[in-house]
Amino acid sequence: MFEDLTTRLEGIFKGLRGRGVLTEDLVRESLKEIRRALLEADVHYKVAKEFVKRVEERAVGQEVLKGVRPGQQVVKIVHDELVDLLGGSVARPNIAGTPPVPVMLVGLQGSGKTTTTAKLANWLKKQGRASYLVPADPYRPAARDQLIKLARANGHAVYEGPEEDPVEICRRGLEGARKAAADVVLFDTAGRLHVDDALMEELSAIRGAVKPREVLLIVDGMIGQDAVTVAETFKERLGFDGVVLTKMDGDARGGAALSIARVTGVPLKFLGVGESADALEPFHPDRMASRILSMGDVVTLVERAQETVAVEEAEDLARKLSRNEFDLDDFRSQLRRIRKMGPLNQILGMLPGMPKEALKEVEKDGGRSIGRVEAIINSMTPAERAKPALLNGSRRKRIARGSGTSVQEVNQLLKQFQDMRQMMKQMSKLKKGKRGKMLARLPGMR
Ligand SMILES: Nc1nc2c(ncn2[C@@H]2O[C@H](COP(=O)(O)OP(=O)(O)OP(=O)(O)O)[C@@H](O)[C@H]2O)c(=O)[nH]1
Ligand SMILES: [Mg+2]
Repeated sequence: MFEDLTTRLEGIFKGLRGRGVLTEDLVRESLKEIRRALLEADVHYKVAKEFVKRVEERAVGQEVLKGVRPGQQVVKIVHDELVDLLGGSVARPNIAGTPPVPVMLVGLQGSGKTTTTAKLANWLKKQGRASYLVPADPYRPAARDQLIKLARANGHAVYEGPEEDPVEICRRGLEGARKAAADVVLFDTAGRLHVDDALMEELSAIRGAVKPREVLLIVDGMIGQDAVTVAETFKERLGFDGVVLTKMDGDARGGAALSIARVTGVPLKFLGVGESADALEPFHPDRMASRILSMGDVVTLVERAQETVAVEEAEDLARKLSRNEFDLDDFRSQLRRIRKMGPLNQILGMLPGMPKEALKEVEKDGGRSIGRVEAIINSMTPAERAKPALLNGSRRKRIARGSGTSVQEVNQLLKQFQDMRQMMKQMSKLKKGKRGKMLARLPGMR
């Protein structure tokens, strides 16, 4: 549902990710592109503008985390802001209270109210709650039958009275639900082609009669920007507690999903993703944001790096590198940091563009060689760690014995250390695409 947006963002981030240093101009240029991509995905223009402004405020002048490329940091910021835009945390319908808890479904004609009523009853059933369905659309002859059929097919109780007045149907329906000892009673109301006074009056009257704990607005996700307009009007004229966007399995551009919570201030609670009675997904802002960004798992990587790298440590390292003071102690703490971040192959797997063969090698090795490297460094004296040039033949033999390794391995480690020192010096000048090769030269990668 967000394929186009995902592809566009991926392109933009690719351009950013390879950079060692992000200039303000570069960030601003990318943000312009992000804004364009959002507009093309049918995101409300005000929402897109505000979104980009927030990302910019956070991205420009940010301290760069060690171990994370600046472009990745921007991806993380965009991700966090997306989650926020989508409503922050998961919002569930409020069905607490004395049963039967009344829930009212409202929306325009054909938006998916009846289908969603059945889907919701199925979802509630999975939570162990029995629903009672009330068809409150007496105008279209087939409307009532549609809900009754769905209810029977899915094993839910349903009100089948003969009344012609929607408010009366709902009152009786509520009684029926009480008698049936249902946990939740779902009112499937009538829709109109457009929001009009008659519809709003009818819905207000029903609300007055059954006092729903939750009013859910059902909106067709395929109508794009109009979905936001419809929601705004319902908000003004009736008010509601949650939104269900339907038909999100179609080729909806998804912009409505991105704008609706921000514009109305009411959370998106479910997505309808098909015609069948189980095609209802609780809405998860964070999962949706990750899906939209589909960036390997850069976000998780950045989070772990943030957890494990203290800023002072990063500054210290940068200073040492610039003075060429990076020694075996630093080398060891780098290794420890890599280990702390999690299984090596898992971390490497999160880096987009990591060659598959390199991953397989690491998997075979299970990161064991990192342990051996650490053992070797642990067998050195502090003086040796600070000044590797001291390590002559006899010292190397002693270290090999002390760490249960061989002189060959000690030699290899020292060679890798020199390589790493060299590599770290080049890090800031690193060109796009080369990172994979660089990583393959880290100890434990072969
Ligand atoms: N693909 C897809 N189709 C859906 C979804 N939700 C509803 N539909 C279809 O949309 C059409 C209208 O759905 P209804 O549930 O009858 O809509 P309604 O709001 O009750 O319509 P009225 O009662 O006429 O106002 C039906 O053909 C449904 O199968 C969905 O999430 N995905
Ligand atoms: Mg209907």
